[in-house]
Amino acid sequence: MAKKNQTLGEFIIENQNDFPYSSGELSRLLNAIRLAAKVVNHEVNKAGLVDITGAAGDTNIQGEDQQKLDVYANDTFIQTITDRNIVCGIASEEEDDFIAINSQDANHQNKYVVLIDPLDGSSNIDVNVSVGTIFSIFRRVTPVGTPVQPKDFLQRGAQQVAAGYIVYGTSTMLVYTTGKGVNGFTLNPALGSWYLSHPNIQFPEDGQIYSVNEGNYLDFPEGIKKYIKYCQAVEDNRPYTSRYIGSLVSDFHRNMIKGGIYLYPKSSTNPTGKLRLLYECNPIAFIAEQANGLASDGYRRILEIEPTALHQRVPFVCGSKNMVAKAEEFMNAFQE
Ligand code: P6P
Repeated sequence: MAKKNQTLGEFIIENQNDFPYSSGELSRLLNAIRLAAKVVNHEVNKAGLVDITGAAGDTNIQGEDQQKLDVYANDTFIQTITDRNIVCGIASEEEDDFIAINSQDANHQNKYVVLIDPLDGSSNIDVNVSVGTIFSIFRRVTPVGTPVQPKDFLQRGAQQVAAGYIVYGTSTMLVYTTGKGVNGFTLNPALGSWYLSHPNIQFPEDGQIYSVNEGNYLDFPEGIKKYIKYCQAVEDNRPYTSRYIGSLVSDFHRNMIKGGIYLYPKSSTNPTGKLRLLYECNPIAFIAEQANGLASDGYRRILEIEPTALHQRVPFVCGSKNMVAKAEEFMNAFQE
């Protein structure tokens, strides 16, 4: 049972036995993630003071300008996890392909892979708006001791062992699930410790907030347009409030605490949606469902989608269960 103000380290140890045959590898992986998060948090919080904001002069596989903090966060998480010989493979939004770790070492017995979006919402970095890191952990499906393969990463989200995010906001929080509910830990930067501040987070079944980039309205599917007009209608407990800061982790975190829905639909600019299935939608969907929320592409449960490519994108509708159900009602009524 979670105790208020318990540290993340105590919490991980206390819950380690949730995993049958746990060799402590998952605990060591979560410990590596929380260490890397502290290092990245330090840089994010002083970005304006040193020459680390701004573009790194390169672009990633997404064709997006890589911000210096993107590169720093990517390198920090990959190095911290690799140095501890905890996983057999890592995939990242910032890496064209997955990274096989110790694949030549026949004694390599590590059984987990991790997928990360090292710094989501990076377009907000230079304007001092909160950003986040998202991670997803699977057990490998190919034989332990052999080189990791694409199928180890291309698993349905329902197979995730753990998932979480760090939101570098007014305070820095690490929120994660291992399939036994969702717990949030707030960093005390003076002590460098994470304290359980939000035990057993639950999405309110209804909410008053909808989060979508309405600049794309004319380009949305008819069902989404109808749902947005529903949110704006003056009847019952509406109009809802529109809140969208262009950082998935921050919009999602606020909606999970207060109740709300986040939508990133397909459009002509993003014909399969913008968000990436493996390291954005799957981990956020796992957390949402563990917190009594829902996550779909408008029609299918995100966690049931069979991935076909490392960086594939999907439309994303996620949040309070009654709000997602209503959005899906409109999507199904106005299928295109
Ligand atoms: P747009 C950030 O790039 C991101 O992946 C999410 O964090 C965010 O919600 C979305 O894209 C913002 O996209 O097209 O509205 O600027």
